[in-house]
Amino acid sequence: VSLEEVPVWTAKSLVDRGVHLCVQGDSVKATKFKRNEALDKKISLFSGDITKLEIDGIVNAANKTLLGGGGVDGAIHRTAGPLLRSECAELRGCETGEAKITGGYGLPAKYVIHTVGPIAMGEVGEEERSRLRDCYRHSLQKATDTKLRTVAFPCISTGIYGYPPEQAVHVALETVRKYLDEHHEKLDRVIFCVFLPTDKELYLKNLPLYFPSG
Ligand code: AR6
Repeated sequence: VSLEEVPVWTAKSLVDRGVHLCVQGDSVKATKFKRNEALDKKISLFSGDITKLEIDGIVNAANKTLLGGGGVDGAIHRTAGPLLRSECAELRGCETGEAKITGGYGLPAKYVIHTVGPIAMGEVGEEERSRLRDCYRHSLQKATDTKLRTVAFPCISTGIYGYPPEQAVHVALETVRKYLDEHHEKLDRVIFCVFLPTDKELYLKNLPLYFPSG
């Protein structure tokens, strides 16, 4: 599917156009989790720009000020426009691992969940791992508390904040899997939004370990 063909992706068009990933578990020998049939049709891998998703909520990999920055944060603020910055300014920042929610303004998504990933700079210890887990868990909690049904995550901390992507992918997938095991009835779709081809490969390789099906 050519990304340019479809300017904005809804949760439904992801599925209709085959971007929805139905992970085939039978080709995978060692899975980390057993199949949970309730999750088979709820996970997507979307390769592209998160600001194009017309869904309930997109997660922003922000910084503690919540006032914008580079990377995905910059893209989200550019598309959302200055009203997003004004609402963010009222929130008075956010701690690492926490999550706060705002409107989506000029974005096709209704809400933005801002979370602040750990600064890793290549060095990852238990502290960084646990803060990254917190980002995913608290973002999902914020989404379900606000009754959002569809939510997309970028690869938090793996850009400017330097968390090694090949380690972050396991934290992302495991944390989402565990949350959905307990709360799957509250969400219709969780989308992992990858921007770099190398991240796409990492997710394609590891998704079946956490979301086996078939
Ligand atoms: N859509 C989806 N993913 C994107 C997009 C996009 N439009 N643009 C970049 N990515 P980063 P961090 C990917 O650096 O590491 C900001 O200045 C990118 O390829 O955006 O958590 C904040 O204000 C990478 O895979 O976030 C903070 O100061 C992923 O998003 C700091 O950067 C995350 O990279 C946060 O750093």
